[in-house]
Amino acid sequence: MEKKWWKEAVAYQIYPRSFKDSNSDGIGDLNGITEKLDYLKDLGIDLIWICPMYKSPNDDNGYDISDYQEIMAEFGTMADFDRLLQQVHERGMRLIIDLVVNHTSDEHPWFLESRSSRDNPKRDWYTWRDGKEGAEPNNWEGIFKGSTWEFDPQTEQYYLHLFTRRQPDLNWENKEMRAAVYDMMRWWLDKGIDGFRIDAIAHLKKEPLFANVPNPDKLRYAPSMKSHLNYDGLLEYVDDMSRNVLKNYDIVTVGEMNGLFADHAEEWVGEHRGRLNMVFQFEHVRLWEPEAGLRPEPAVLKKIFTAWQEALEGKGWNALYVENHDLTRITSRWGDTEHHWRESATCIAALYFLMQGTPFIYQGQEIGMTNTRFESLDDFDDVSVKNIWREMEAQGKSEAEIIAFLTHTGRDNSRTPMQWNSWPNAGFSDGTPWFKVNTNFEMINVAIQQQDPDSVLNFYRSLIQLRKQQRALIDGRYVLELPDHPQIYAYRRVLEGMEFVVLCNMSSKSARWRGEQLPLEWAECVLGNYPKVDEIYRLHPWETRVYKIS
Ligand code: TEU
Ligand code: CA
Repeated sequence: MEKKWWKEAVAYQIYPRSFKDSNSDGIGDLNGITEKLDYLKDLGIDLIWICPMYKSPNDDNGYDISDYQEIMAEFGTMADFDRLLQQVHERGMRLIIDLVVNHTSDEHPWFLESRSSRDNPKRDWYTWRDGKEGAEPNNWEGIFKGSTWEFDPQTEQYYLHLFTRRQPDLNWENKEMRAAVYDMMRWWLDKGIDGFRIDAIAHLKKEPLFANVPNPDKLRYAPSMKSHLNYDGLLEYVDDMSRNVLKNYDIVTVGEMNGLFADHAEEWVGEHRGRLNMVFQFEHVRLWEPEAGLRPEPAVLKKIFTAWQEALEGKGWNALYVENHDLTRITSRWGDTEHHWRESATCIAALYFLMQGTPFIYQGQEIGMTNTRFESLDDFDDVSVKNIWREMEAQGKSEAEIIAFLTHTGRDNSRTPMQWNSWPNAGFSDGTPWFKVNTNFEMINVAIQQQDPDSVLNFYRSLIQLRKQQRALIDGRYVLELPDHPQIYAYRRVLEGMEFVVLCNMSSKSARWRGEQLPLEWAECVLGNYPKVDEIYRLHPWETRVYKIS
């Protein structure tokens, strides 16, 4: 396996709108990120991924782009971006940006031209179809609910949008469109950015005939994932993008790849495939499914993570993550915020962070930020949440049921302002924050935790340092231990005689194992989230320990 800077790196994802407001308008911005670079450097971050900061009407908070080469007004100017990039590089860190090319905003000039007439040269840069018997061209349900088609009276045809109707899908069959995307990518790469996180790459390829999907329940629109999620032939687009752009730069790429499973992982990130360096797979987070809010059994996590670790061992590289801007907060989702908030936050941290791959930390995860409370519809911001609310209302669900469901699955949970300190608005803004700060900011914030050696923040700092100091935790092979234990997730990292064992009690009850299954008498505990090792073969609730075996 080749040595690469991004394999040794620890990455941090920033949602600019909620990270830091530098000009008191209540909205996070690029200068706010620049203000906090020393915080990230001090934490041990090497690689920063920022979510879309391009010009956008913000129908989907920046994932609907109307100008790929202009900065969103409320986030600042291109000069602010250039300074941010320069300041990142000055600190020896790197910056990747979000490449959102499954769709544009309906305000993008490309779409305005495409919709202007049926024979406009850019007509085929999007997907236009005639309706059928006065209805949409087919019965596909969109990812954000409703139809995937929007009727456009100007030319009396429908255009395709897998997400909101204000995010018309680009037609990746069209060569000129792809060329324009590649020009834009090169424009950013020539500015010196260090790579891309590629948004919704799983959906670029659609079933070519746009045929109706099976609809046994006679729904108005039927789930259509089979027709556009990791659809056969998708990799040809990835090869085209790589040939034309990616492989000509020394960069890192990570694709948001729902619908990919460990048995095909190597096709995507195998080192000699020359496609992407990493993917964010979705198996352990089950995004967008009702289970998204539930805690998976340790056995399920063991199965998923072990499959991915083994599939890529010696062949490719994992992106390790448990949070992002589309997910609820992990301590609320998998942990126990009521009785073991700190222990569960740090236990989950050790679990995912010390496997083989590049660990990504989402803003606020490093201090154990939790889900927030929603009292009414007005408390929600996210367009996908509002669509789900309308659909559940139409199904006759009560307001209380809807709020309860959205509270433990809604994306808004990860978009509350970053909690910097216990001053007003958690130090995020001197103005009125665009979105309500979580009411627990006085107990959970960076400032308090910087002073507390046992804080979640300082545990992450220790994890990051340990990983940087120990090659076995970077390149070592992953071996699952105690495979059948119902509470303990244990794994070994092995590299040329150096071995570490990571143990995580993923439950709110203490857990034992028999010494002969995993002997640790001669091992040295180098990191733990309890004050000391009380009993060698018993873990307290949510206790994690990292042992150095040799
Ligand atoms: O999310 C897209 C995404 O999650 C899909 O890959 C997934 O397959 C689908 O939602 C069903 O599970 C990205 C961004 O992360 C998200 O914030 C945006 O809203 C979305 O794309 C549209 O740009
Ligand atoms: Ca601002």
